[in-house]
Amino acid sequence: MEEIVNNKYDAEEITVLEGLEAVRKRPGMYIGSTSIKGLHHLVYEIVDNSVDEALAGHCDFIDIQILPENIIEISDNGRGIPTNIHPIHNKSALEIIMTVLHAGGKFEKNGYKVSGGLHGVGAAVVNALSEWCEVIIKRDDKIWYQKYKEGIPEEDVKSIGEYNDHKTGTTIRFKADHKIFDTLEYELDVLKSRIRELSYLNKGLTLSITDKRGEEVKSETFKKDGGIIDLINELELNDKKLIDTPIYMYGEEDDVVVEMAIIYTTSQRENIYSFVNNINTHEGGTHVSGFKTALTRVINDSARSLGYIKEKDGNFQGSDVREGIVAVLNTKIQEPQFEGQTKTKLGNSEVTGIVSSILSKHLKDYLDDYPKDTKNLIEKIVMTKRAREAAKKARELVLRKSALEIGSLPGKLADCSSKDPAECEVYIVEGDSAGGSAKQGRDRKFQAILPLRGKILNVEKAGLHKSLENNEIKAMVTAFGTNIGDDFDIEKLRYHKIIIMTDADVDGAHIRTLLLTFFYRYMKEIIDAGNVFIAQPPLYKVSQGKKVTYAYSDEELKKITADIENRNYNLQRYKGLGEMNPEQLWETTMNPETRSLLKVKLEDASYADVIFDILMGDKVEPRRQFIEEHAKNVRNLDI
Ligand code: 0RA
Repeated sequence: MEEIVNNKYDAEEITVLEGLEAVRKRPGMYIGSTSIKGLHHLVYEIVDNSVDEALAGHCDFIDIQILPENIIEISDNGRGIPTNIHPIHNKSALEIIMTVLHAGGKFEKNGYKVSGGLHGVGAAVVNALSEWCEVIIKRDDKIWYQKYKEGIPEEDVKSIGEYNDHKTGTTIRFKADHKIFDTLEYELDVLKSRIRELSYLNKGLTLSITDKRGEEVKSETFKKDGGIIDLINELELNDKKLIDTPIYMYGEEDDVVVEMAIIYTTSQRENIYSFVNNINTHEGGTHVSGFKTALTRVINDSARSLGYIKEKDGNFQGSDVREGIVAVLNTKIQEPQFEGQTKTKLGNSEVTGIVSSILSKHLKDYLDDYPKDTKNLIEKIVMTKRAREAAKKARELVLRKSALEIGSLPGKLADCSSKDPAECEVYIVEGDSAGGSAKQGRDRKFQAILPLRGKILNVEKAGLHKSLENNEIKAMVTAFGTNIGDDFDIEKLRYHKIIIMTDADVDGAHIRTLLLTFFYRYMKEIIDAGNVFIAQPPLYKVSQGKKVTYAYSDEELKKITADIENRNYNLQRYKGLGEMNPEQLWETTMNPETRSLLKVKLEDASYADVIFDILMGDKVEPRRQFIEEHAKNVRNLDI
């Protein structure tokens, strides 16, 4: 029988159901993935809505609770989602917001929503992906309520009580659907760091997070009256500051709101953290371009007028002016366009000029008003420029020399016979003995082996010049063929897979981190391009007579041994790669048919930055802790 849709209400109902179904069918399209990352995303989507309410000036408190059984409850003291019946749709505004995709913000005429959220999809998506969800609203001195199962309302919005303190607000409680997500176990630390970040980016807003899952209730509240100034002041900088208090700049132009805070340190690195509508724009974009151009121009102008740059001298380069900078650039704009591989690059062209003009004006004033800081800063930049010029000369010498000394490729490298980079792989192997097994076990047509002796240099501490004197680093640079730093050229990469193969112990984890630090600092493009991998050697060998099985994790070992009748097996725990013979190493770790590789991603560059700071900086205690925590879990080391 054919169903005839002759009623607007029914037609709409069907659209809603189709929408919810689309979300449940392809959750990845809406929240990125169904891993723990996607799970956390649900929380961020709802919190973003409350933050939007705060940005609109109606809310100053957001409470996030992780309740037993991984139920999430998010409350705010905003105006409360409207519950009135929408005249056209014949449904309450609440129900529309909770069940229709992209409904958020449609109810306000003058752009209430500064659209945030990685995908900007909001409450309806969270609702669709929840086993159940309920909303409690305080508004008009009534308490309103609606509950949903898998996104579908159980009944119409109803009032479940009255009160008379005139307070308003929204509470959304949900349980993510275990049929959709790989795990429902939220990680407090991950949620907490996002909540802390939001507090810096939204000055004065109080955000509190509580975990009630365990015996002991854990709770933390964040409120940063200084906003991004507090963020800069609370960063644990390893290096000395060149100016005491951050330079702060604020401005608005054509509905674009910009705030910036800058400090300078003696570090050789530049760290510019940029955000658009509370989203970390890891890949930068037009706002960062505007920032950089104006910074270089204003400092050059000032240096010239103060006589630090003579008429015949060339200008400071952008990199001179930014060495040692730590900056936070926080922008809020009406219709952001995100581009780039991870959609974290701002594309709106109008923003470049706006950021640039706000920075120019304020920085000029600052430099005029604080001559002592200005002198410190420009003198430092003069030194940087000299050092850069000297380093370039030295580098050319070192590279020319090393090419002469060792022919073109390092002696330790066992190269492959193919010359097609797309099919070539190089294994960076810890230690000579594992290197020996790998050389014998490999397929020499396309697999090259580069053994490293002991720990490689910590480039974070050494700087580029020193690093280039280190034999292990030199060997990698020449083997890869790309050169390094400013002269890096990914087109020259000789192997499209660079595979780090270290022991599954704490030392192995440390060496791997040192290598990743080196790549991150001086060859970031090979990480961005997905050329860096981590080999996955097995942790255990289980033998039953002639039958051999390998386990790559403790869970896997449990599964394998549980299946063995009368528990009659022999177990070997591999302490290092050296314990495997060449055939075993090939079979378990190097054979493309059977191995598994972890691709190193830098989706979260600032997170990696923090990790590298912890690991590579001078603070020994957090470093040891981190390595121990992650060494247990090497298969998941996802920087
Ligand atoms: C639409 C319109 C209005 C507020 C909201 C949505 C709103 C949504 C969320 C989500 C979480 N907390 C929220 N608080 C408010 C404006 C209603 C008015 O004009 O009073």
